[in-house]
Amino acid sequence: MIKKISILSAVVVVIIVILAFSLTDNSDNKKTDTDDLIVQGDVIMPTKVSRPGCEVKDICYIPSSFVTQKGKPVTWVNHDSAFHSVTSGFYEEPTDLFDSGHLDPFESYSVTFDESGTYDYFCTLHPWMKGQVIVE
Ligand SMILES: [Cu+2]
Repeated sequence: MIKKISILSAVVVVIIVILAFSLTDNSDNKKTDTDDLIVQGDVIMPTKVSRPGCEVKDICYIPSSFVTQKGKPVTWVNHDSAFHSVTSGFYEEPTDLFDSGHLDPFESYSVTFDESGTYDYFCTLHPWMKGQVIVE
């Protein structure tokens, strides 16, 4: 009887170990799949910024101020489920230097700056979304 119980518990332990391994494997695979799908960007538009609130902590674009060098492309990626834009200037005062148009979820947009300076930009759909690129 004791032998039966110890064999049974050994089987249970083996099953638990196998389950634990398969669960770990799955989560690893999921992470890799997601990483492949999402374009890596310099600046991201995080989730839930289509409603006001992100401006309080200045996280409508992350980072809200991005420092780069001349001639190096800056890439924005929309990580939100809503449309956003990257448009030069300020809300209702665009400067027409660059404009991504409406970016779909997970779409990216790049701009290469040839002159140093501070470039303010905003989202045409959400007036509270502001960011800037500092080109050195
Ligand atoms: Cu937006």
